[in-house]
Amino acid sequence: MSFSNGFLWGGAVAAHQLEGAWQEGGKGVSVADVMTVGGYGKPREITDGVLEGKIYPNHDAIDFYHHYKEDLALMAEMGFKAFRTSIAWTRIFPKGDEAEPNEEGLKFYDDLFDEMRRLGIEPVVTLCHFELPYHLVTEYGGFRNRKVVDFFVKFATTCFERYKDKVKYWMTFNEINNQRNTDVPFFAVTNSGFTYKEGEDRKLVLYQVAHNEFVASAKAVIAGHKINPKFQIGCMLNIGPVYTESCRPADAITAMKEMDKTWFFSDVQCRGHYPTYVLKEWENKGYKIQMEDNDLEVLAQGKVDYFAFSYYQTVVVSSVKKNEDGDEFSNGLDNPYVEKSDWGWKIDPVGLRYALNLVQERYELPMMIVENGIGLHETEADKQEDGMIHDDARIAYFRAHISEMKKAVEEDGVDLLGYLTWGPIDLVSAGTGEMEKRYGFIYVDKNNKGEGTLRREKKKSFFWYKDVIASNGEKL
Ligand code: P53
Repeated sequence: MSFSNGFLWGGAVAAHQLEGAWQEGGKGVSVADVMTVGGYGKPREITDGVLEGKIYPNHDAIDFYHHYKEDLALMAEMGFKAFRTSIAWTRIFPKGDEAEPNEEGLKFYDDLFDEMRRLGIEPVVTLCHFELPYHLVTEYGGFRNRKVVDFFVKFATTCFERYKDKVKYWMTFNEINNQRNTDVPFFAVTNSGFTYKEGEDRKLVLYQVAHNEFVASAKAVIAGHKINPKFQIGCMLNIGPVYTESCRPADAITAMKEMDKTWFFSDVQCRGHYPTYVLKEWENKGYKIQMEDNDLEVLAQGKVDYFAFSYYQTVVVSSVKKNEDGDEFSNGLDNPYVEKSDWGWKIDPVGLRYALNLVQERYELPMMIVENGIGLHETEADKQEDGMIHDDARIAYFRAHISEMKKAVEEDGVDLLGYLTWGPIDLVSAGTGEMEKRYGFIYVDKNNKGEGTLRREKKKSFFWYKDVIASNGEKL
């Protein structure tokens, strides 16, 4: 036996990508509500407010808000031990800066978590998953503004108090390291609700924003532990290990520096202080990060309890070649040893084992894989005689990734709490806004234009994953 009895098998989603009901229950407009549908190689537009005639896929999504009982029943049928979702900040504080929370929003998540508990499914909850209140973006400049730290802490504390007996596993900021790539403004908006201004030093701005978020996260961790000492509050990063393109010695330095852009975020959140390579960079560049008197103490006290991460792909870098990779977020050079998905994402199961080991060795904290999966094109036309979509490519993807994860546990001894697949039910893609970039074991009848009956259907992988869970990972 490799996985512990309590191993958390399950799946993960984010509120804005599936709930819909964007104006119900007193919900305010979030940053995700002003993002249009894009596609592979066609970035989502972030509009100035909600405009007539544009398609905003997150507004209605798959209407989980009204279908959650039926959807959770399907997760329970697969044997899910855990289900990760986020709390839409705008359901709790519609504009973000209110004095009092919105009771109807709080009630929705009470009902959701109660239903999960009733089904024996452990909630794993992200506080901020790409869904800042839009008001905090337009009026405050997102996490550029120190005031937003207090708004976040208030939001976090409100959730901790309310759900203290229903939720044990928390995460503060989803994929906080995505914004490391300052060339992609999309990440600045989704992570932290800010945009870069003409001519400013983006690196400096990023460090300031990150500092504000670290303080926000640490204050939340400190407050959470007071509210319930049993809480497990984690950081959440996207881990894409960086490979060298060759054995050219300089490539090793390039790869290390590239990976440090990611480690920077977890070094602060896991170790409670800034790493030397960043302090030196600030010194060399003359960067002055605005801090309040006891910020560094707060960071030291607000260290996370566990390391949550998403894993999709690895990155290839070279000291002499530039990125020509066609994927939308420039994940480095091509890798001739691995396949790619239809969206240009590298398929690299071994990279998952590598990622688990890198994190284990660096922090020696319990880990949770909170996203892993593949977006595929699937339509009604892919159905076979048995009436099901045969998503064999998804099964092959998961089989390979789970096998590598197993080696990391059995042979390398990593401390792993659980494995949550991304998008167990088809939902709106964060990167492209497409419905047709499907991740689910459950198909949802809806297309990129927003048309469809919303009918849910089990794919072949539904039954495969059910067996994986029932056998605790033995039957792949
Ligand atoms: P999609 C890249 C770009 C945007 C979001 O991504 C991303 C990533 C991966 O690092 O992050 C996560 O939907 C994210 C989810 C998202 C999932 O990856 O663009 O936490 O919200 O849906 C998959 O295919």
